Amino acid sequence: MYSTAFLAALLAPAAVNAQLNDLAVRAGLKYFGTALGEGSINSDSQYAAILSDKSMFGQLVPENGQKWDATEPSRGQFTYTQGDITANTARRNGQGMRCHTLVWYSQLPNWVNSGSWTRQTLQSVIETHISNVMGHYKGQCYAWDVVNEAINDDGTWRPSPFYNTFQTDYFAIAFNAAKRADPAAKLYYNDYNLEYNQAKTDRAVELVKIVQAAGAPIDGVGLQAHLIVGSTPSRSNLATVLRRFTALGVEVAYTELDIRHSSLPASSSALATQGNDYANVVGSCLDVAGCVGVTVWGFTDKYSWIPQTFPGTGAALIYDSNFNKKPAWTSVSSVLAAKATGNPPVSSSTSTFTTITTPPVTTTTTSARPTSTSSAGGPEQTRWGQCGGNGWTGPTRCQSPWTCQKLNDWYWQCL
Ligand code: 9MR
Repeated sequence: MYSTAFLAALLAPAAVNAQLNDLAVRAGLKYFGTALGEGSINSDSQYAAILSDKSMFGQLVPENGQKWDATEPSRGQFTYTQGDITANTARRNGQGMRCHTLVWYSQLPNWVNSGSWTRQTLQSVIETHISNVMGHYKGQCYAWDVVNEAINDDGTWRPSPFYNTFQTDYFAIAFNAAKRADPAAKLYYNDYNLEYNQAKTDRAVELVKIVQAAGAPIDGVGLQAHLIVGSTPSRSNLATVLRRFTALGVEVAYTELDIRHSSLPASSSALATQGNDYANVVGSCLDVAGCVGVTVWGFTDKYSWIPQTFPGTGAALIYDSNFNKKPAWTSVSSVLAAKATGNPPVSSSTSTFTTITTPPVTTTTTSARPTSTSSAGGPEQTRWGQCGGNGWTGPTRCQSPWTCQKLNDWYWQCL
């Protein structure tokens, strides 16, 4: 039996750090997570340290390691070296995992892409792939993206070896196989540009109905949310989209959030707009019962897929390339903290997502009110930066003309 004082000492730091995952859980979400770049985790200790902090990221997604080209490069030959990087990291840190992805037109090995398939042979290929890969990670994935990006931006079905062979029948084949392979995992359809409530969103609604009408299991829709600064829909419009899916009886999540600047370098006002956009996305998830969490597609501008794909754009994440928190980090933190206010700390034992079993935190903490914003010495925080709150040990003074203002017990900000 542990003493209360011992448990308090053990648990208090994680409970009061007010990092993004802690705040998200207090605000009622299951997690705040990030994609893990397999190339970065073992080569960059700063990257590894932030990513490994469970209070910041409660859930990890392999950016590339579980895709078909990584897991079954030759027919029937399965390798998990890349995918296991994320699984091992998550296990070491007590983090959860979203798993990504099984049936997708991209990052397919040649043998799938260029094969000449009958319905029977391709069904067997899909089922073998799913049972092996999901079997390997069985019990470790909160959710799997079973089918990914099956719809074009104009709302038509996307051609792929799967669609070309089955039309839409491959959805039920994949979801049924997934259920057999890991009955406890939440099974998701995942896509981008669903956030705009246009033809593509309509088609995704139809996709869910097609799977349900076939009697196959589907538990969730992932909205990737690869968005653009200044063009991100409002919080209420985003919530409207989320509710279109939850009305069908499935949960929703933002699964690959990043919000890129169209031109670089970003001005300070563009960084503030990016912060507002991030707050709208995260806020819309908080507004909708059935939105379970938010995952950013990487956390630092040092590593992101965007500059290669959209040259001249980028800086889409919540830390800059030197691992400084950006205004977007602060906005996310603020919107989570605003919802978390009044909610007691949620321990991992009562969370339905995390697997660590620790007793509830029973300590009460007092608000770390900033000592002063006057001429006393000490470092000064920049605009938007945190300057107080339970557990805060950083600067409590703000650069002129900003003042340190209380948003809630966990968060004071230079505004
Ligand atoms: O971030 C991933 C990048 O490293 C890969 O080169 C790219 C290849 O397709 O895939 C990126 O991740 C994609 C994700 O798997 C699915 N949604 C879109 C993501 C960004 O392209």
